Amino acid sequence: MTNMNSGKLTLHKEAGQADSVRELDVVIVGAGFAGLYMLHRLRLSRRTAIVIDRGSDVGGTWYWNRYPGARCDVESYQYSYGFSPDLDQEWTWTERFAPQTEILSYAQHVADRFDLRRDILFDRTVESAVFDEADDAWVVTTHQGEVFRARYCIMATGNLSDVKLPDIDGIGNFAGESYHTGAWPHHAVDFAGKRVGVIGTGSSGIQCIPEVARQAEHLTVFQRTANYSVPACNRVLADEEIAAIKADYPNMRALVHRTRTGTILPRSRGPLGNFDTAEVEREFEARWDGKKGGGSSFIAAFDDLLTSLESNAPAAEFVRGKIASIVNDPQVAEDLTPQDYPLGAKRLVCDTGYFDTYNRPNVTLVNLRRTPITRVDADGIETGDVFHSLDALIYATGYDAGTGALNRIDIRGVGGRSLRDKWREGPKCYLGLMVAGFPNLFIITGPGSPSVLSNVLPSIEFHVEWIDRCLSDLEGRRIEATEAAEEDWAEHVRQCAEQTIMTKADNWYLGANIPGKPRVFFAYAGGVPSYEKKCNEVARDGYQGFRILEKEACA
Ligand code: NA7
Repeated sequence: MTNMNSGKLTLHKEAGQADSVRELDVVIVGAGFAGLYMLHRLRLSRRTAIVIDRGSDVGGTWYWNRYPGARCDVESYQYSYGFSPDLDQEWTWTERFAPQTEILSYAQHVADRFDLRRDILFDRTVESAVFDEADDAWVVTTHQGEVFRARYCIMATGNLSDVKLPDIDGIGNFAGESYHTGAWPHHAVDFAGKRVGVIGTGSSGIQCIPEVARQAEHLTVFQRTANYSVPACNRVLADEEIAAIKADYPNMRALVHRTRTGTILPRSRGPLGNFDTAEVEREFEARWDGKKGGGSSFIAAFDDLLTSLESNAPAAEFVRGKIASIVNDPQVAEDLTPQDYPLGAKRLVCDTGYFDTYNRPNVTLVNLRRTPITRVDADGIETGDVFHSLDALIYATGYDAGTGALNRIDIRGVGGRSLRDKWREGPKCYLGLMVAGFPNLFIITGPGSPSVLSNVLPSIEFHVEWIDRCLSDLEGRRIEATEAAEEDWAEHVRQCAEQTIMTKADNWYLGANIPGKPRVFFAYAGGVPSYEKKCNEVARDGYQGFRILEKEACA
């Protein structure tokens, strides 16, 4: 695994070699929010467990994504654990949408408060996880040479943790500083007086561009696809708001699981077609300017914006109109305007001053569709007949989402079959939790669960608690998803996605950002309540769709 913490590609540092196999009940891979809570629950259930992470501290995504402007697009108090009322009361979020630094501090606080660090191994990269059929156990090996053996293995590796560099010819020739937003250095990066390039205008690019523009001598944005973005309407929380949030925690924690996305947003108005044009405009305007939510509440204005192209069109047109009204230069405005896909078909971005940034004299937009890159050399990038001299280049080029972090590990199940091989045609994962042929291996927020289409904190908690209950019910027995249940679930996941407009763009939900990746929509789009109901019913009815075997019957 490589990182870019120094601004150059370097190999991860090696840790000491262990000479023995460590035996545990459970091995957890990943010390982000999923791994931390899983460890806590397993301890309460009196199981021995270890968490392994390639970072030097807890936090997962929020450990790695330290780029300027990194911020959550779910309200802070909702993007937090609900399992501890005391934790809710003692932690205070200072902004409506927390910056990365505060979310990381929260993860660190949780690790300390629940004394989790003593069972976490940092700076270790899990290289393989192999199921030993004879002993009904997982053997997990790190790049540093340590070996762990456990009855159960839980992947808490995250959906957006395998960074993707752009497939641009000659990009390796660039000799200046290079950064990926998802592997940002831990030291301060100063762009003052520098000519900086940003490649990519997804959430990460759109969040960091205004910040970098304020620092840099000149910023050049290389945009392949124009993106829809709405104002986050972030603000510092007032004391009264903080008090109200703390008083409402018990109610809110229950409510999120009854909402489609695991997020409480201002109530939707119903189908867009029920309203006249003026009323539709008023509703969008209220959500755009923050009178009614702001941020991703925009897409919840009407029930059917993500399911009807006809209803989606006025929403897309509204944002196009906003771009035209904000950006002074008509050509730049046109280049920034998404034309050929519906709003929300790529994840809707929530920004702070993004479109205004293009009115700054030190910012240039390069529309790579009109003027593609013709040459990259040590000093910069040429597009058409213009050479952009650069001191630093920021890759905001995203992730191999959903499956990337899992496929990076050599995971082998029954008969030595590798997960990479099994998922060659796209991921199949029963309930987004378990894969047929890979007994006793659980995935938290895996492909086929609401994951990235939901508020991931409550989704993580739901999975952790489901797995914990399952392990208690198993009493050491082997569990495996059946092929039939896995197939049926994959088909259901496909059908749910087809009912939305999210299959109508080249997006990372479909793997379209990774050359050669099969086009399979990996997240469950049927909504949190129906998903959780199904999982609960499956468990209650004796784990339908799973095969449970006594240990002696396994070998
Ligand atoms: P995204 O949303 O995948 O965005 C990546 C951006 O990088 C997007 O604009 C891509 O353009 C662009 N890109 C990727 N490869 C290239 C090449 N080769 N040339 C030019 N441009 C390229 O990643 P983010 O990190 O912004 O966000 C991921 C999620 O993390 C986000 O939605 C939040 O949930 C958190 P494209 O659109 O593919 O044409």
